[in-house]
Amino acid sequence: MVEGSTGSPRADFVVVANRLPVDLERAPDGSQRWKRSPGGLVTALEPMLRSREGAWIGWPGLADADVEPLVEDGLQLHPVRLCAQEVQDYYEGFSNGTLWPLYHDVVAPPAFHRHWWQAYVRVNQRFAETVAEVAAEGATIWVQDYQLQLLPAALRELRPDLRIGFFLHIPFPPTELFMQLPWRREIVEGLLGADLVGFHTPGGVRNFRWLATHLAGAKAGHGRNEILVDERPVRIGAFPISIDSAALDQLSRSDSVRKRAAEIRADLGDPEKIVLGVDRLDYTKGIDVRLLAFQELLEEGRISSEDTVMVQLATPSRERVEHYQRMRNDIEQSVGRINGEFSRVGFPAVHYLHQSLPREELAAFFLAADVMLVTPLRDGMNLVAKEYVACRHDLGGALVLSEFAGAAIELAQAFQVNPHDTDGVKNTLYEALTVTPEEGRKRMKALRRQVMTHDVDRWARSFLDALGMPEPVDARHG
Ligand code: GDG
Repeated sequence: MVEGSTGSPRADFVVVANRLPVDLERAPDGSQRWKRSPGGLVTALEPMLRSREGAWIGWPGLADADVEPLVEDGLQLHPVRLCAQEVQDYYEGFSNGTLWPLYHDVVAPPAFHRHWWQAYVRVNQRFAETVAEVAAEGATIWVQDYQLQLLPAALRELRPDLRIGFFLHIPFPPTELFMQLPWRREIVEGLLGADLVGFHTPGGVRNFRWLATHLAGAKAGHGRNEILVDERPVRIGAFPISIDSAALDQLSRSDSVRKRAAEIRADLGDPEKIVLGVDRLDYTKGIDVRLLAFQELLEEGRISSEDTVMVQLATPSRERVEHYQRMRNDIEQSVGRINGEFSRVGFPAVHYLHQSLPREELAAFFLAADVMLVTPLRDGMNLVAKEYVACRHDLGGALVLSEFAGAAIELAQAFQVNPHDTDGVKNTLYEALTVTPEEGRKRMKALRRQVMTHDVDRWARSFLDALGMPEPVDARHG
């Protein structure tokens, strides 16, 4: 193994994401400590990273933090430094104020600012330089998500020996919308630096193929999943992400989670039906859509707050971005209005928590909920929908799912809705609340067949197989 200039060994497998799998936290006294932030991606990639002595490169989550690379449980972590201005311009600005709304069908207007773009270029270049230092000769690099779309080409420039994969976790937008971006050609060329570009859905693949052809002069390659960029083959494909289904299924079967689910129902006043929403507080998630549907059902007297309660868990997110502050106000006003009209003392119609809950608590809510409402206006995949299904080993519960979530392709037996059609959402919510137990079980069984057999490990393997990542030496020799 070769020593890199950072002093740690060079890695054969490198994951690059905007964030590290650990967060750096600063205490009021100025001291800093690492806190694990276990997401689905970390869980999926950890075994592979460990078996290959891999590295993870990302921002530690604090501005102006000077931290050395560290090794955590055999995993090399390489922090990339961002100054406060870069956090504003590259992260909150170009990533979350331009790309996020643009890629989610402009459900909020994207802002185009040249200084945001310049910071995005600069930070992507810095990430590329860090990867170039850390990666061993011929290493496999897996770049994650919309914050790093220029990285593949920048990295190929520095290290043509590397095998580079890119995966986009959010939707890749219709071509007409993408064309609004003043830097559209640069982004497409950035992505085309990869050997494999992956999306959640075939629609994303189609949009990207068209843009690669029209903006970057890519030519048809062998088969539908390959294009040629200056004779160099670039593979493109759909790889729908998933969750650690078995672990969640196990967790939801545990005595503690089952007991907690019963407690939640009792705490809510033993209603006949519990309707649940779980989201990052984001304007793409359609939280307003479902509140309106619930409100109208109450107004029409088709349900009553004595027998049906709604719980909305909203994880705080991007609180410094202006659009998120406005949306939070709107949602909290709607909750207040519904409760003002329909609650009784001690029994709110809508229970709203703007908090992040532990995973076990989340599983208990999933297990307690009779109807799960997942109504995004646009969503790359939506893991919450799959998590709900994985928790329903009892075959209870009904999933109401937006057609505009990537998950709708695989979860065909959900109660699907068009989130722009308020009557449709309202009537489908009512249908889900009144479904017969037999029909409900039949649907949940079919959903579970899909989710339990297509987990996140299968997703990661299929992507890395398509990228042609070699097996670790130990595995090759049995
Ligand atoms: C992006 C794309 C794509 C939520 N509240 C709590 C909590 N969560 C967890 C959920 C789920 C995750 O956060 C959210 O994942 P989603 O997929 O629903 O949405 P995004 O955050 O927007 O993710 C999306 C995904 O990337 C993967 O490619 O599916 O389309 O937008 O796992 O359970 N977890 C805990 N407490 C909470 O309060 N512990």
